[in-house]
Amino acid sequence: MSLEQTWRWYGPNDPVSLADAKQAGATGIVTALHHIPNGEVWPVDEILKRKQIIEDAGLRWSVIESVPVHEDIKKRNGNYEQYMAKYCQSLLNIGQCGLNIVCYNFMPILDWTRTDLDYPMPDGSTALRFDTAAFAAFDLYILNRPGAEKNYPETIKTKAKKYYDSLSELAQKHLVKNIIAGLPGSEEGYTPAQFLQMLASYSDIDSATLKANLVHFLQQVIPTAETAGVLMCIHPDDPPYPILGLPRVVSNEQDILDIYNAVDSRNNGLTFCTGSFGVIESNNLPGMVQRLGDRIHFIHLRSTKRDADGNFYEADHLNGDVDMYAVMKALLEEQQKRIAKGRKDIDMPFRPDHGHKMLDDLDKKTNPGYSAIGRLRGLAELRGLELGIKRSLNL
Ligand code: DNO
Repeated sequence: MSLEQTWRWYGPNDPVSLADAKQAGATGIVTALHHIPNGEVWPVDEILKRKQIIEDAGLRWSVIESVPVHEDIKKRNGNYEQYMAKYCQSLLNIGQCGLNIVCYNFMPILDWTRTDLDYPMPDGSTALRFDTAAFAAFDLYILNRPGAEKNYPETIKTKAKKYYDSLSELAQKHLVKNIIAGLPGSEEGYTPAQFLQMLASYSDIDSATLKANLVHFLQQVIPTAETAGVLMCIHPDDPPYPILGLPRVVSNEQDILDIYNAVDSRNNGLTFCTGSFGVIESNNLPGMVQRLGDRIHFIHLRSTKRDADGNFYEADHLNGDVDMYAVMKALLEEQQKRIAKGRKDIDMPFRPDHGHKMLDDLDKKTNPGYSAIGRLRGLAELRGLELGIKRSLNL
């Protein structure tokens, strides 16, 4: 029994088609109704329409990534009660349509973020990268966020100033666009002025408050997920450390244990993302699978290469800092445990997360991180790794 091989697809406008996903060897699709505004209910007919398109291509809609959580819920103010009710209604509709895994995140304002979307690799392909000095330059000198200087050590501030002084006007615009115009899946894009306003709205929310708000969200939503037969799985923060003075509450093993313990239900689970967790050296990834595996409902596999300043780029799937062999082995062991227990959730869908732009990808406009060939390569390597481990374990 293999882990289910899935592929993220951004819907009918994605330049990488369902037919491409099929040729890459994926059997499951990971997607969302990106056209439904954040916070609004996902109507049954829209879900069924999308499901049909996927099934017509000979694939199955395995995971929803994501049903985004409205900012009012994260801040627990404004119309949060109304948004919570709408979120629950979406889960009921999703369950009614026969879908049962929902990924989401609890990152304030920005979903994932990078400073460089075309970082050249030695082999001529390009990767996504997060550069702390570039990010600090954006924060300190472009956004001019009040109080930002308190969030950076002197070494980074010096590097950031040097970096900022070297930027052309065009390069500056490019950096702003990369950071706040919204990467795919983030759903929202902002102008610098709107962005500053959004940041200010978090000024009285520290990590304890954000965590309490997450717990409150789970207490409201997980009972509905149970009724709907939906397994919720939170995605870790990316990058997994505080940025822009915003709190972070889903970055390491303790955070996940706190989340598990807050509502002790299998429907309250995790999207295990090696790319996000892997940026923190002290996160022991195979150990996390062993200890948290019971409630891992969805898996993102990619490997970052980090340095001491917190910079990282996305390396090939089997390179970088992640011990992908050990992670894959731990996942297969978790699957065996589930089979032995007679559990139904044995598919354990994973997707090759992100990929380099390479070969014909380089001339094609695709969603950053979601090229066809780079991901196909990642999936092929992961599939081979899985097969090798299974055969050596006689599985
Ligand atoms: C980036 C993705 C994220 C992820 C969300 C999950 O490529 O992993 O956008 O989908 O954070 O809610």
